[in-house]
Amino acid sequence: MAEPSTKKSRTHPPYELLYWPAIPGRGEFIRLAFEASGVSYKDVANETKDGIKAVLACKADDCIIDSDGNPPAFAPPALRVPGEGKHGKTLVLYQTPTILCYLGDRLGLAGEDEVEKHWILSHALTALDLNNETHDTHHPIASIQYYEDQKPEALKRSKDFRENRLPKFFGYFERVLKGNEGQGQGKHLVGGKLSFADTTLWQVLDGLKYAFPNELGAIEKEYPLLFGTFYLSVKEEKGIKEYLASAKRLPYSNGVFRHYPELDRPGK
Ligand SMILES: N[C@@H](CCC(=O)N[C@@H](CS)C(=O)NCC(=O)O)C(=O)O
Repeated sequence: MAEPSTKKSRTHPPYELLYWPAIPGRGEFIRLAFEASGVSYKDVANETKDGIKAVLACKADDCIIDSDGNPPAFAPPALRVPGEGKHGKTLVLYQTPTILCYLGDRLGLAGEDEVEKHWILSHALTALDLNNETHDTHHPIASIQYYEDQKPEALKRSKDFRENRLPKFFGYFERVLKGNEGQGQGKHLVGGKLSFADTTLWQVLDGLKYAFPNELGAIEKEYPLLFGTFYLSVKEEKGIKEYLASAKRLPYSNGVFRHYPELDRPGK
């Protein structure tokens, strides 16, 4: 068997990410946590030929309990950890924040103490709320329907999102960065080191820059810590920088972050 590539990876179980292939999606929040900490993982659907079958199996509609005693996942992403489940079997976790919490403790991305841990989770959940609201700009009525079948509602939803929701979320995170400036220097939401709240918020900001380039271009300067310091510094973090420059970083396409010019602020 090949030697694991890093010392850290030898001390961790073989983590397996189960997520749809070819899109960043919510899988990206999990990938960034691994990449930031330099711990190896298998991105099953992107790295193995039949990996998609494992993704479908973990959320199969006819599954009540899997052969290792795990409940079925409702929807990907899921994390599979051989040896860490009940009675030494394979553990399967789903829900992005649950996975981030579990990994945060093990990868050193969950703060220095119990208080920081809860703040980090709260901020990650808020960033994920923004992620979900972004999805609803192009699918305000039904996830199962095409965007083109809900376009009038999407136009209205996006206008409100741009004019009211983005300033509310960005203003909130600007205040959090300000409040933690002593330790975090604008680079971290909590304490003085990178957490999964930072990587999660960064991914949402990056996706929004792709989806709403006119809007973000127009308002970013109103949030100097968020976009002038935080966004730029997280992408330079060790592990993240190399990952973003690699072929492993998947392009945005038809996931949560989509660029429909008509949903963005009208251009000049
Ligand atoms: N709250 C869940 C949402 C999971 C989710 O919506 N996953 C999407 C892909 S990003 C999916 O496949 N959804 C299928 C469905 O909801 O039926 C999480 O954060 O993990």
